[in-house]
Amino acid sequence: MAIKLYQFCISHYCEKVRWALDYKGIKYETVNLLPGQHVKAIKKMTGAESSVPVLDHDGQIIQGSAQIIDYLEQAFPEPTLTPDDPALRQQALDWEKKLDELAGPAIRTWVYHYFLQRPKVVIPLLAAGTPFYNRIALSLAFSRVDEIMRNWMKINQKTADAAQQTLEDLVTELAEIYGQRPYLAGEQFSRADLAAAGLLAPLFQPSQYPVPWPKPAKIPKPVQAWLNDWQPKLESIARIYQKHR
Ligand SMILES: N[C@@H](CCC(=O)N[C@@H](CS)C(=O)NCC(=O)O)C(=O)O
Repeated sequence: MAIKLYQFCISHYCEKVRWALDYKGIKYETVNLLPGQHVKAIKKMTGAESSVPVLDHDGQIIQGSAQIIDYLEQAFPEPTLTPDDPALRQQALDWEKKLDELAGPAIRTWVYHYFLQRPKVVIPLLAAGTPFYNRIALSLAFSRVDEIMRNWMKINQKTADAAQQTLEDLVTELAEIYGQRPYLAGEQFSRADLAAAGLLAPLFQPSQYPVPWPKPAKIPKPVQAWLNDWQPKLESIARIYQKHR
C-alpha cells in the first residue's frame, strides 16, 4: 500500500490533509511541489484542475481536501473525523464547507497581499520542502511571481481588506463558540475543528507546520499588528490545534 500526498508545504488545505492522515496514523509520503511548476504534474494526474492537495492511494487519485478526508473516512474509518449522529455529521460537514469556502481563500488573500511585499520572507515559505535552488529561481523571477499570484488569486488592497473582514468575522464566531463548548459539532473533535484550526494555522504559526515561519520582526507590520490584536481570540483556535494535531 503506497500513499502519496502531492502538496505545497505552505498550503493550509494541504495541512488539513496532513493532519487527517497523521490523526488516523496512516503512513504516507509527501511530494512537495513548487507553486507554478505544479500545474503540469497535477493536471496530468487529475485530468482536471491543478490544485493541491492531491492524494494518490495505490493509483487512485483524489483531489481536494474535503474529498480526500471523505475518502480517508471510508478507507481508514478509525479514528473517525465525522460524527455518527446524522445531525451532527451534517453540522460538521457544513462547518468544513463554510471554512473551506471562506477561511481558506480569505487568509490566503490577506496574508499574501502583505507577504508578497517582502520577497525575502515569502520565498522560503513558497519553496518550503523543495530543493534550495527553487528559492534562487523564485528570487530571480520574483516580480513575475508576484504578478502571477496576484492575478490568479485576485489579490489587491481592496480584496485584502475584504478578506481581513471575513477573517475577523470568522475568528470572532469561532472564538465565541469555543468559549462556550469544546468542539464545533457535538462532544467530539471532528473534521470541522480540523478545518478551522488547520486552515487558520498560519495565523498562529504552529511549529508542527512544515515551513520556516518568519520571526515576528520580519512579519509585515500590518499583519503583525493584527496578529497581536487578535491573539486572545486566536488562542482558542490554536488550543484545538495543539490538543489534536
Ligand atoms: N477546495 C480546495 C482548494 C485547494 C486550493 O485552493 N489549493 C491551492 C493551494 S492553497 C492551489 O493548489 N492552488 C494552485 C492551483 O489551483 O493550481 C481544497 O480543499 O483542496
